Amino acid sequence: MTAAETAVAALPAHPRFLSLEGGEGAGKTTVLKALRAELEAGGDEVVCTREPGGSPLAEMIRALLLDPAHEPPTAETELLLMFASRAQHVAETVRPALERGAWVVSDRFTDSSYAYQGGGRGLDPAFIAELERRVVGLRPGLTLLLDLGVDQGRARARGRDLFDPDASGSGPDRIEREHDAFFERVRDAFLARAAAEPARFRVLDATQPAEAVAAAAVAALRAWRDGA
Ligand code: Z5A
Repeated sequence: MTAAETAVAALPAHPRFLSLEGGEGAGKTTVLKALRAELEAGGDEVVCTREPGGSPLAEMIRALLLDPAHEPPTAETELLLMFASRAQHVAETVRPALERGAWVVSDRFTDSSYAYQGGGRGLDPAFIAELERRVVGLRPGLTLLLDLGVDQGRARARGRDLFDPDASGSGPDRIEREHDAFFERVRDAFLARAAAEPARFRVLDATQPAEAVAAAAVAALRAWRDGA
């Protein structure tokens, strides 16, 4: 482990901060709704948010990142824009919500940068760790990784684009246009992170029907809250 990675391993994991991770079509939307309902049933405020994005300026950076119309960003540009979005998201949305005692559930967070820009694009994880330490400074207490094969995830996303084009704008975004080999590396990187941090991660089988995945996510949240 490099010095930057060691420093990152010591970042505070916030007990009211949850993240959802996984490849395309993993079903994060349904799980997010189920987690919100579970947490709100306890009478707490729940802030559901997403990355890239999650604040007005961060959403503008998201649009830049996913737009296939302009010239492709270099891997470094992509990573730095992800962290520019994250810095704004953390400052404007995540930290204020946690400070007033709300739960925060984020559809993707820093693990996605390790998986996509590290695993997928081949950028040095020590560089990502340095950005995480300097720009983010906190980790979720619990991260649910929705795992399924690349073929199945991409088929689901294509189905959504066909039947509900509004859900994804005008077809696949810039990153969704990558090749299967890219998404295989992303999946491997997510699984490696989960194996390295078993206290924070729970890996869920996302090949199950949506209701079963949502139920497994709620069960994992309850067990984690109960200290299991
Ligand atoms: N990215 C990055 O590179 N680096 C970073 O640091 C961050 C992000 C933070 C945008 O993220 C892109 O940014 C993303 C990673 C990159 N690129 N890719 N690929 P995003 O989260 O907005 O995009 P996404 O992951 O592609 O979203 P998604 O495809 O919408 O995934 P999802 O939210 O998990 O899927 P869903 O919308 O819930 O479900 C997709 C479809 O599958 C839909 O029609 C559902 O009805 C169907 N579905 C869902 N679950 C099931 C089950 N269980 N059975 C059957 N059908 C299902």
